[in-house]
Amino acid sequence: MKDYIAYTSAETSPEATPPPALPDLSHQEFLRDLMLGLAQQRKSISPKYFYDARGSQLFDRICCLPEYYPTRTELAILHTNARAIATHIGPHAEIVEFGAGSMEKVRILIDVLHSPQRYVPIDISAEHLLESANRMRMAYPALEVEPIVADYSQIAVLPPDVAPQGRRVGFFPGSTLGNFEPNEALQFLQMCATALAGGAMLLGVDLVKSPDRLHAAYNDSAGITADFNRNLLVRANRELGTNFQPDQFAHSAFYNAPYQRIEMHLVSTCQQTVNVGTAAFAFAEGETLHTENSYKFTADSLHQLAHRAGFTPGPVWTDDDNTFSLLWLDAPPRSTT
Ligand code: AVJ
Repeated sequence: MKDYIAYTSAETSPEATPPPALPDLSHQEFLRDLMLGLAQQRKSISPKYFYDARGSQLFDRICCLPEYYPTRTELAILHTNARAIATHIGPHAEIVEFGAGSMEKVRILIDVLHSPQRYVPIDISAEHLLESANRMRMAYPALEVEPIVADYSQIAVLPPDVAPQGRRVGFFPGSTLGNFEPNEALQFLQMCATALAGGAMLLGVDLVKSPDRLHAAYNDSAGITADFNRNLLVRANRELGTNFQPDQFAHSAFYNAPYQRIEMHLVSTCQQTVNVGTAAFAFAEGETLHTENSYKFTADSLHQLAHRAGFTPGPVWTDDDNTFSLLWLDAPPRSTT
């Protein structure tokens, strides 16, 4: 079996950065997914590829935009209910965060927890993750911080937990669950229920609301969301050597009411061809590359979803306008077999 993959650098020039010593597996996966996505009748790519260093930065800026209510609302819900949540979590806990961006939200919890023991942030964006993890170590010297660079949706097994001293609690804020298709969301939560057995999960999700408010949140007047969307093409060009022309793709985001989801697309503004490796993909004028679905939930749909995944739904914390909600979900007991 081949245990390495030969690396061929693009046009070698003396100034070119040397090729990495090991083939970058994440690039290979990105290349494969992009090729598969562009070959479809309806072109699409997973939103997980938004988050390179620049994408993560742009997302952090989105979170501060006046139109983007989810972050600010979730932070307020966390602040208002921090003590009640801490009581549910209990002492000496371990917090496992799925898709830990800047780690701003988890601090609100850690600040009020009684002797939290360990924090395990899982994220695919290594640079951003390790930087933020170091800041957490400095801010909380008594806390064990053990980052895992991984696609959190693939983490079926976690390192041994801190029980019986404290509970392991999964933290999945930001309505990132909305990026999954409904069947994937169920599978992911089922996996969490197993991985968090004996513990619990704190899930933050965006709620169905007026299409106008949703539309504004994904079409900000400063154009940051458009840059975030197009950055996917910039990233592909840099990492995969594709020749997308980002300025020939228009940002499009709209609420698809029957599916209860925001859709983001990049719309080709002309007829053009894009080269990916040795393959060429034609875009007709107006043809779109579907880059993201962001599902919105209702109290009912969440309750059902959690139940089907094997959790026992507990309290739901929300804001006065029912814009966003934080759910407490008890995982099944640890199996004794
Ligand atoms: C990180 C998936 C929750 O859907 O609101 C923000 C990503 N996309 N603006 C969201 C996003 C465009 C965000 N999630």
